[in-house]
Amino acid sequence: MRLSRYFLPTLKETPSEAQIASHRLMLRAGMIRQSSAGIYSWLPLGHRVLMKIQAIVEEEQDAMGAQQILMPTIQPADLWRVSGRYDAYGPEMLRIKDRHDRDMLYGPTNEEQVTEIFHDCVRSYKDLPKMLYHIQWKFRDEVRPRFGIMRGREFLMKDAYSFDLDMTEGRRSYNKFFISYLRTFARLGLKAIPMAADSGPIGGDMSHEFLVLAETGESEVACHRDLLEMDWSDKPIDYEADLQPLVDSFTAKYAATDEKRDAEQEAALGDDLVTARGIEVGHIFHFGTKYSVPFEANVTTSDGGEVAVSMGSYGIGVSRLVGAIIEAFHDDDGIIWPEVVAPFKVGLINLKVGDETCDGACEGIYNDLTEAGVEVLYDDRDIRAGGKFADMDLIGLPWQIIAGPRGLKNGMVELKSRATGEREEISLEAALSRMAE
Ligand code: 5CA
Repeated sequence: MRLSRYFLPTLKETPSEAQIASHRLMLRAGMIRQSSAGIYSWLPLGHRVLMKIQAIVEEEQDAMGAQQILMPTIQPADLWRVSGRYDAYGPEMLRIKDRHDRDMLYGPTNEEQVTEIFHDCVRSYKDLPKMLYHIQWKFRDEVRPRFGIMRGREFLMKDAYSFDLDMTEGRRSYNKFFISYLRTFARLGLKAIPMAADSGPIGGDMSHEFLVLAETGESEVACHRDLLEMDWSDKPIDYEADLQPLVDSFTAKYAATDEKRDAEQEAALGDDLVTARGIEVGHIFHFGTKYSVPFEANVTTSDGGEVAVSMGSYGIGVSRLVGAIIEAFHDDDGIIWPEVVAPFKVGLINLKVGDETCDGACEGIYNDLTEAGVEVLYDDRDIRAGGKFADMDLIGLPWQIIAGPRGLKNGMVELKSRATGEREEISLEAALSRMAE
């Protein structure tokens, strides 16, 4: 992509409404624009990151055996009357009337919807277990939308739902999601710590939140120091194996969100206790038959009986993750994207647009990298070098290739790592092969 043609409305000034780094940087880097309180448009740079995160979430859901569907954003109120949540949900629910004066709502979550689908389509224990997920926009009329897309009113969520014969089987599904979440967040470069959590309006008595520790997080959390050291990213996982011991190795250590903190247990931990703030990036629930009973989502059993299925739901804040990643990876100059979610891998800076040597070399690099499948953002704008450096640091691409007339005389360019700030002078060919690796 050529920057001269790219829609990248960066801001020089820090927007006054933004209180935390990720919000500030997303606005400054031209990733999002506010439409109204807690509602945002995603511009090209932001949209690319959002889609990369979504793709990783999808890969990990598919890998654990969940199947992707897509349910609507607008739901009939009658669905929610079945579970009793139409009245229980309160002012966070955006209620709408259609032209026939029927009560509708913009979905804050989809337990009712998916349970109805299951009820209509599945009859036998032989069809279990089932895990379905979708990635869809949600609306919650939050009292205090803030921190940009971190606590939005409209936000993108991955929500998955499991259906099992009984509690024991349900626990197996819960464990699969538990472990797959550790992997998903690790792949995104994040250390998300699972913590015992309140189940709130979703319900049930087994629930964990996954929290990324950050000073700007909204939750007060506490956990055993050992949990900070657990590492995951490369461990292959056999989802058919018994995952209970693995899950236990995490849940045996004390870790709790605000509502679940326990003064006595914390005192006993002594120096091993860590208290911090955290960003909730995922939340999983097992609630048994809370929805399957009212929806009569029953299956026949092997002995000819009938039972209501045991269910769980599993959320990841896909849009919130963009903010969480920025909170974890930035400095005073801007964002520092982990390579897996970076909107482009390389930023190519032409220091002297109009100079034959510079233009020629940059076109060559741009074409070669693009052909090799490397995503490049080529700054071919005719502006001062200082402005180019500042913009490139702000948008945080992992690598910068800086090409100027002096170096090119000897066939050399500068390769800069955004994360370390290290610059090295290398040949054009070496830069190309390094980036195409
Ligand atoms: N139905 C369940 C699980 S599928 C559910 O709705 N869970 S939730 O309420 O905990 O939301 C799941 C995830 O969505 C949260 O962990 C959080 O990462 C994200 N999320 C929730 N509210 C917001 C919000 N207002 N803005 C951005 N992300 C949010």
